[in-house]
Amino acid sequence: MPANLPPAYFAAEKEYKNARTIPEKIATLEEMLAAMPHHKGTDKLRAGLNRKIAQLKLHAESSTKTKRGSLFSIEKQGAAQVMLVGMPNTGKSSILAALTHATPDIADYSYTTTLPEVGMMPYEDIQVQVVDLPPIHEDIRKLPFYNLLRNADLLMVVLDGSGDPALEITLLLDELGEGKVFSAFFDGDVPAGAVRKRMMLVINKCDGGEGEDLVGGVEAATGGKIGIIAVSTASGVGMDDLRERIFREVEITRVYTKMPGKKPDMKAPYVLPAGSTVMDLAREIHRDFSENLRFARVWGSSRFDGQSVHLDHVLLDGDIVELHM
Ligand SMILES: Nc1nc2c(ncn2[C@@H]2O[C@H](COP(=O)(O)OP(=O)(O)OP(=O)(O)O)[C@@H](O)[C@H]2O)c(=O)[nH]1
Ligand SMILES: [Mg+2]
Repeated sequence: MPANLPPAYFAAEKEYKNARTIPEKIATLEEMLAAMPHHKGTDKLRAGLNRKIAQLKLHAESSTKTKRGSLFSIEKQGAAQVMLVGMPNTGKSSILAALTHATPDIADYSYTTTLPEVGMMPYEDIQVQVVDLPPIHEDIRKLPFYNLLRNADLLMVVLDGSGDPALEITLLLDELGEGKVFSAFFDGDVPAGAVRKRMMLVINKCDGGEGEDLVGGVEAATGGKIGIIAVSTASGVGMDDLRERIFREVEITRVYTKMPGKKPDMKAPYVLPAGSTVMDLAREIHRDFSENLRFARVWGSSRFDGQSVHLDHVLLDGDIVELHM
């Protein structure tokens, strides 16, 4: 039996997708419940929402003790999860502080950060989760948070531009390899259980004009495939570029939806992996949509505005889509 859900339900669901805090998530889920008509077709959905609310409430209780997240898993929030990785004292926490509203401990000695710390980086109309980690060192693989690296969408490797970043990245990639974490571009064989991760390299402490030379050296050491950027959290050099690069490296597509005859909702995009199709969008919105979808009209990636496209049409960042059942 179809659920026949009203627009208010989908509006609340969209708010839920964009909710960043647990109380916000709970509130929007409760709105979804309230908007849902009472009949047999909605029973399963209602049960699912109630379960989600219960889980969030439990989680809220257990996580009030530490705002830094668990050592074993950090719930993904926003459009993507980016993890700061690097040797001690390279400026990982300084980067977290510069990109987000988080206030991590920063100090001029090594091993300042002892627990993962999370912040949200605003980028245009979305938010990207940035996670600061304790530094990489010989015993790192024994520590519980090492597993966090495996779940991240992007590893942002921070190198010290006041030292020898080309040597540092060589040592660091070896160390990560020992822990079965490899770059997505690594072209050798990897051991069983290893992961290939998207990575970008950030050479920090490029306070003056030394960045270009250092980028060349790191590029030579890594084969030129991994993206590299020179920044300074102290002088602000490269920090705007860094935000944009992060957005590009996490490879997502923002899509805005509209109802026929109405203006699009440009406030809250759906965030999809790059390469997603009209059908993927429909599935993201709701299963009912994807089952009954006939075609879509697209403004942006189509040849002309409002063109009808097939369900396998690949969407591009910034597209506006009107779904037709
Ligand atoms: N000159 C210069 N110093 C910087 C820059 N960014 C950070 N620092 C300094 O580098 C030191 C280490 O910074 P943190 O952000 O604590 O480094 P970290 O990588 O988080 O260190 P751990 O948590 O110990 O791994 C501090 O003294 C910062 O002030 C920069 O762009 N230029
Ligand atoms: Mg730190």
